[in-house]
Formats: sequence, C-alpha cells, structure tokens
Amino acid sequence: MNMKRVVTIQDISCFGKCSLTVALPIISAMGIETAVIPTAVLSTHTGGFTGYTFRDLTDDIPAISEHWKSLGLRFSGIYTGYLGSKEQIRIVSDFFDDFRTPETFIVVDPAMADGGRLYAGFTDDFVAEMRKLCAKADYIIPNMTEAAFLLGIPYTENCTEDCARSVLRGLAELGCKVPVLTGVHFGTDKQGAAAFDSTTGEFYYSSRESLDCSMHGTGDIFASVFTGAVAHGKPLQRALDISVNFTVDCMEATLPHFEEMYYGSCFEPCLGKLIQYVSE
Ligand code: PXL
Repeated sequence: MNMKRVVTIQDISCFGKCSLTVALPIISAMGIETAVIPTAVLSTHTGGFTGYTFRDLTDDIPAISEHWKSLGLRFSGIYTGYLGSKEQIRIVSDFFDDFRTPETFIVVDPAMADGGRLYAGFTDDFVAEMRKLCAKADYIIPNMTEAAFLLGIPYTENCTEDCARSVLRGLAELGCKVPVLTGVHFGTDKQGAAAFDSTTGEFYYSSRESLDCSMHGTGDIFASVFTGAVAHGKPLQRALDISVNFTVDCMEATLPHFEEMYYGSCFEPCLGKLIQYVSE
C-alpha cells in the first residue's frame, strides 16, 4: 500500500460540526486517504439541539464490510467515533477482527459522554459494550467523563496529575495499549492531554495556555488529528503535541462565534496550520 489509508466509522450529523464532518476533512488535510462507514444519519448532532432525525445504518455495516472483503481492501488504521447502539458496537468489533492486520492500528474514541453526563440515549449497558470495544484498541481517547464511566468511578472536574496517572493505568487495564485522556489541565489555565504507553510504562503530557471553557466537537477534532498523526508514524509525544495545539487553535477560532458554539468548533480556518504541524 503506497498511500496511508484509514477508515473511520462514525455517524454523519448533517448540521453541526462533529464526527464524520470533522474526521473526513481533518484526516484528508493531513494527507491521509480517509474511507468512511457512516453508522447513522442525523439532521444535527444531539448536543444542544432538539427534534433531530436519526436514521440508523447498522444493517448496512456488515454488507459494506463483506463487499470490502471481496475487494481485498486493507487499511493502515481503523478509527471509530460515536456509535449509536450496543448492536452497532458489536458489529464494529467484528469489523476489527476482519480487517486488523499486524500493521493496522486501531483508535477508539468512546464518544458517549461529556460534562459528567452520558449523551442522550446512552445507558450503562452501552457503556459496558464500549468497554469491550476499548479492550481491542491500540489507542483509546476518552475525556474525563468517558473515562469515569468506563472505569465506574466518580467524575471529577479537577483531576490532579496523580489522578490522571491512576485513571490512565486503569484504562490500560481494560486491555488497550495506549489510553489518551483529553481535557486534562492539572488545575492550571492550560488545556491538554495525557497518555500512558502500557508497553513501556511511560507517561506523556502535552498542554497549552487556553481559556477555561469547553466547546462542542473538540473531542472529535482531537481524535481525528491524533489518528492522522499516528498514521504518519509520529511518536506519541509529537502526536499529542500536534493534537493539543490544533484543538486549542480551533477553540480560539471559535470564541468570536460564542452564540453558535454548540454547533461545533471552527476548525476550517486552522487547517493550514495543521498541515504545517504535520510536516514539522
Ligand atoms: O461529538 C460527538 C458526537 C458525535 N455524534 C453525535 C453527537 C455527538 C455529541 O453530542 O451527538 C450524533
């Protein structure tokens, strides 16, 4: 395979910037071919809108997978985001089994919760199934809320460095190789992410000065950039730095559009910087 190619499996929210409308432009801009499996079509994302439509595409996934198998398609990476149901998680888990090779990396963003709460429509059963999917991944990228649900521990806004280390160790015990925890700030006015490479026992941390606020879609931006960086073969520290820097760039670009912040974060004006980060 000459060009690096990843497949990303998540919903398409027709309006609002998240999941596929974030992953596809970002990973493509990083010079990585990006195949997609849409898991559902929603009129908007579920965070802040009411009355959205939801067309479930679960039944299409095995058919797409069978067709791709018949074509002998191969992927350098598989990256999953928002998944709509337990059944969908099980089908995606089978997709991992069918398409994983010794060279393939798997990124699972357990996109299911934020601000201490599960997203609309998700239950504890869903969390249990997501835990099993995480066990199959090389990298998982939860925020603090998702980590708390995955580990069955109370959610805290103020995670000290010791707390982050113990959360990361716990996440690695679920079975993934490298958990990456986003939204980590160690009580300062910085935004950052921490990671633990369970194969070496090393911790990593990256942060940047930023405003103390959370914006919709930043988790998807971070996970997409991280996936692109891994596909490029960037070392873990560099992948974290690029992902943190680009995410904070997008947050800064979104600030002037405060009233529309729940639509999603403004990554478009920042794509030029991303291309620069990835070539450094
Ligand atoms: O950004 C995560 C996400 C993805 N997809 C849908 C969502 C959300 C978060 O609310 O609702 C449909």
